[in-house]
Amino acid sequence: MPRILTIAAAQLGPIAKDESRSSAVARMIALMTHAAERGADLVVFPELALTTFFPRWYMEDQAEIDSYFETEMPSAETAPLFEAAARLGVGFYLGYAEKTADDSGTVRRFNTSIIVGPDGTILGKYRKIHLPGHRENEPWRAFQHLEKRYFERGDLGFPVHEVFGGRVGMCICNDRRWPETFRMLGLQKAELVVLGYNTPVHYPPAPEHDHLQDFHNHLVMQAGAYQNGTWVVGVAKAGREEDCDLIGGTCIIAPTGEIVAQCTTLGDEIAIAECDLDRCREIQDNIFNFNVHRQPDQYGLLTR
Ligand code: CDV
Repeated sequence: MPRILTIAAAQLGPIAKDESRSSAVARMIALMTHAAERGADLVVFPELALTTFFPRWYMEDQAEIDSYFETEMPSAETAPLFEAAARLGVGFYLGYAEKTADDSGTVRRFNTSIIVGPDGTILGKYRKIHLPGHRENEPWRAFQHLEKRYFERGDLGFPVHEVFGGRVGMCICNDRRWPETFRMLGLQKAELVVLGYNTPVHYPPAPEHDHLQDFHNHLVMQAGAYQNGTWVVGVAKAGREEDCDLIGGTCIIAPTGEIVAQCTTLGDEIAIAECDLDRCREIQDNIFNFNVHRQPDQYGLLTR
């Protein structure tokens, strides 16, 4: 029996600065319902999917910064998404800004994703490790990218979860550009990597690459899929969000590196595919059979 997981990549169009979480959740429930009607088992949403991409603004007022963070998951505003998942019998991946506090009162903030089962329970969590951008206000930029200011580096490593009948890893946006991310998951025999992203068309430090954003997006995800023999599902928050153009290109990639489904708009849209997890063997048992062909003793520079 092939292990076929029907996956919907649920792209979101822009979320306005004054759009409520309840509105974003309602849009996600509409996508989830549509995906369930088309047979989806798992729905993948973008990075920081509950609000506008707030790291584009320099803020000093901690209360204003914290207004973009979640202190509980699910919360009153996000519970309807979990209830819809349970009602429809589909799981989902969700990116959000997470604020934690321990018993000593130490507060931490992460760019986080969770994977939720078809009964609405949280099955796994990942906290973004490759945080792009800068810490201080850089007024020369058309917009800021202050992830290094608002988040600390994730502290959960790159876990692979045995869920949905397969081995599933997560990452978030900039992580997808790093071969180390996919290799960490590939070394744990991941069969599916799910990720969300917010990628501006304009990259202030190297604007000469603006026309390459869509190409680089697919290049890194297709390479990550093929070189590790894993399915990859990459989901954008897309379109013009508060004067910042975000790429789309949401897609589902087979372990061969081929794109098998792709969104064609910059708005709310799903791309859906039947993903046979056993197809990972085509690559993992052959050209990238790590046990047979990998030469880790020659890769010391990677961790020195
Ligand atoms: N949200 C991101 O991580 N965005 C980065 C941009 C800043 C380059 C990305 O890698 O897409």
